[in-house]
Amino acid sequence: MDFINKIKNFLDKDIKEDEYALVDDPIFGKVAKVKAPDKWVRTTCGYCGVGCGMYIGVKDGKAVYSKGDPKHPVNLGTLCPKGLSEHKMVTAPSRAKGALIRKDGALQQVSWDEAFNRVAVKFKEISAKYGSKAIGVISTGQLLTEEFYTLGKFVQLGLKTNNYDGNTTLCMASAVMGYKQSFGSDGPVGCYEDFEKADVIMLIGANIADNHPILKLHLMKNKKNKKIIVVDPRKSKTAQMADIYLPIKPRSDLALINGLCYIILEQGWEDEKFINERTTGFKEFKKHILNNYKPQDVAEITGIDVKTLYEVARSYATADSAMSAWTMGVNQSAIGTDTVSAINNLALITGNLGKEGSAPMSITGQCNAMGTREFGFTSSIPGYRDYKNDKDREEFANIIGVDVDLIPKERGYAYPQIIEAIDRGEIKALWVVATNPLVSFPDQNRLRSALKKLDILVVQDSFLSDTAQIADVVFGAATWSEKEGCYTNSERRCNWAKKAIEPYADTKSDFDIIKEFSKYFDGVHEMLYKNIETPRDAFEEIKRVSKGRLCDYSGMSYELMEELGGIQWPCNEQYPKGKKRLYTKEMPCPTPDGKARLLPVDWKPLSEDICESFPLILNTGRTVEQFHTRTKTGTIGILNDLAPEAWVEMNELDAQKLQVKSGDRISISGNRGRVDNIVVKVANTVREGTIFVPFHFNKQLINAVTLPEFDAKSFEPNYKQCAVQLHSSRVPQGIKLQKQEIMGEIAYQKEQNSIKSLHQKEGISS
Ligand SMILES: Nc1nc2c(c(=O)[nH]1)N[C@H]1C(S)=C(S)[C@@H](COP(=O)(O)OP(=O)(O)OC[C@H]3O[C@@H](n4cnc5c(=O)[nH]c(N)nc54)[C@H](O)[C@@H]3O)O[C@H]1N2
Ligand SMILES: Nc1nc2c(c(=O)[nH]1)N[C@H]1C(S)=C(S)[C@@H](COP(=O)(O)OP(=O)(O)OC[C@H]3O[C@@H](n4cnc5c(=O)[nH]c(N)nc54)[C@H](O)[C@@H]3O)O[C@H]1N2
Ligand code: SF4
Ligand SMILES: [Mo]
Repeated sequence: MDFINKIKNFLDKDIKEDEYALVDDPIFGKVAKVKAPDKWVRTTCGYCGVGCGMYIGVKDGKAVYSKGDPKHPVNLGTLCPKGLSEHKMVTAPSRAKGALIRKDGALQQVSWDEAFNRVAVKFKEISAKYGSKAIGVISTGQLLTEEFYTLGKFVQLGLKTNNYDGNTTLCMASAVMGYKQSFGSDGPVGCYEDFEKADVIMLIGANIADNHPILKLHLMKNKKNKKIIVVDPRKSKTAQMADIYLPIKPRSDLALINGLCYIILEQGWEDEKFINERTTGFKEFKKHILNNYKPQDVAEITGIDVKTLYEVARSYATADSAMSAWTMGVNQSAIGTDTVSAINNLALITGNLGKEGSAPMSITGQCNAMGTREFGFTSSIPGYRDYKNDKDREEFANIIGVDVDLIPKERGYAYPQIIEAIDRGEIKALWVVATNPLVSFPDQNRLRSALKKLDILVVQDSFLSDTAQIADVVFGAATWSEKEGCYTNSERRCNWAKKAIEPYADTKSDFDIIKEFSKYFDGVHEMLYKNIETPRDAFEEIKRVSKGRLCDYSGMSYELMEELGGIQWPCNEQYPKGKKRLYTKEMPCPTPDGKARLLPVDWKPLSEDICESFPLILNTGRTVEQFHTRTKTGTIGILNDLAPEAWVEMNELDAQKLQVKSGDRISISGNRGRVDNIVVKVANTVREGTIFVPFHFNKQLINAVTLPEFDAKSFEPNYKQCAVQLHSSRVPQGIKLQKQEIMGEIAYQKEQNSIKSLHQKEGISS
């Protein structure tokens, strides 16, 4: 036992004793070995959008081990630290144990019948008094596709409210709208093989080293023939992998891309044949670019010098295959949608679409952000159908056998609009499914005051999340490994996630929760789920709903997914094993003329720039060890110990001004809120005048400070830039504004030199 304890302390606090056995080893004597699982269940990781294949080891009905699936094409046997410890989150002490109702101020476990009944009565009451749209629902990118579909039907057709959206609006919405603007439909166009095959790859606002670690395997294949360009104001771990690193000024990507297009057009490096055959709008586009994005102006806006702009433009345009991949540095911006279209423009004028190593590729965030885009029934009708198109509405209604008048004619409120409607008193009930707004939504003070106005808050979560803890009713849900269905990853690959163990305590799968809850509403269950007993039945209906659409699943089955290691849609008679890339030569874009659109789009300056009171720009994001609001990773020793609290990354020059060093604690204030007691990391990964703070932590809640500004087309928050001040005990009043703008590349170089001379003066070797 002592030995086990030693091992526990040495390796990881969370090791369960019953997972280990002491065995005799000829060299080391007694050693602790993991007990062999009774069975290995093949499944898919439930964390991020990479979609790694893995096995769960099951012993005595418990998940005891996670390991990579060597045959899975996405990860070939490897997993990142989150995947490797995934089985541990299933038994975290913070799991919700079943249905809970707030009684005398505290959440108490009750029967499911009592919880369902309580919520149904309240929803009906609110619906009768204020109309069904007074019920708002916010879901996620982390359910199984079958669950999204089942939930969407219930909310839109059963509860009859279109005020339904997901946390995907905090995440992928700009990519969705940008793809729609450019290509006529949502859907990431490329695949992971493109990371391998590209001669030039530009990663824009995507820190894959922390957040999509397994993608590095694809990127590093064939590395010696490849040029990696990283665009990020912060010198992230990914930036360290770059051949060319562009430390651009915050949110100037759109100007950068337009500037590259200028140089390409000026130099005649564009692909004329491709432009003529596959695109529309070239004339206006060219005029717009040549009139407005001269290299010198772009250098000013972005801070990247003209020479480097030419070098990057030439590399990109003259490569046989060039690819751009982006994530939140692009999407989470008030000009996110148009920045995505600018990236698409660059791909189109250089002919980088629909061929190997060539794609404007949105990397997705959550394990099934794609599933909800395809069939979630939030911003579109399942199967990428449009609310505004009567033919789409009719077609969907016919397939599922409901009256077409039931299908909404427009999208309801997006996530931030739902919060505003609650604040106005228009939405009275909120049902939150698998998301934790009390940590993840911007401008927390406003959110929290709005939520207090609700008549009822229902939270459906697998853990007692921050939001669950303030709920009136909690539907405690089963999670990954305890239920079956599929996830679609960033490359449109649908993977089967299998059930390995029984749901924890008295929890139920989201699929079962929704179906059983629907029985408390007259006729709804019979109307929506008459042939849907199991996730497999829902999958069959999804196949019918998708047939003939871009996201065509009609040729798929769970078994084929397992055999092939996932299937990339479209999968049908024409593409029986799926299709790697969209919009290849033989595949027109889903626009009326089959062509992609070149769109004139414009950069806009920050709406909340630095000022006397708030002289720094705050950038927020992630770290490899933690996932989002930490309900899953916060109790896993090996992950949490490495990143137990938030930090503020600041430049040496700012640290000097505040008279602080790494390890000191300071406060951050902004127009909307303040965070105290946050630890300093002095690192020249960020420039003077900018700081970075991870958003995972509820104690040092950085979203108390972030900006409630949203992209007008996608409603995605501008999480990555807002103005702040720092306060230390030595300099409580904070930093004085000295510069009129955040520094560009030229200034950055000067700054680096000044740091060097500072070091020399103080005798520090650098
Ligand atoms: N470990 C871990 N992995 C995750 C997640 C997690 O929470 N933890 N979450 C998953 C999810 S849902 C998502 S959406 C993805 C997100 O994955 P990423 O998008 O990689 O994550 P972030 O850290 O939010 O932001 C990425 C980068 O954008 C940069 N950035 C900030 N401002 C700008 C700008 O103006 N321009 C440019 N070009 N870049 C800028 C930041 O400095 C940061 O390095 O990760 C997924 N994977
Ligand atoms: N400042 C700042 N804020 C950000 C971001 C940023 O970069 N900066 N990024 C934004 C982005 S991209 C995202 S995606 C969001 C993420 O923000 P959230 O969606 O709030 O983050 P999660 O912690 O993943 O929340 C998911 C919830 O679902 C629960 N859950 C897990 N599995 C299941 C299940 O199977 N069923 C049910 N019912 N519940 C389950 C988890 O316990 C957790 O409470 O944060 C956004 N917020
Ligand atoms: S890269 Fe993403 S999908 Fe793969 S193991 Fe890590 S968290 Fe899971
Ligand atoms: Mo995300």
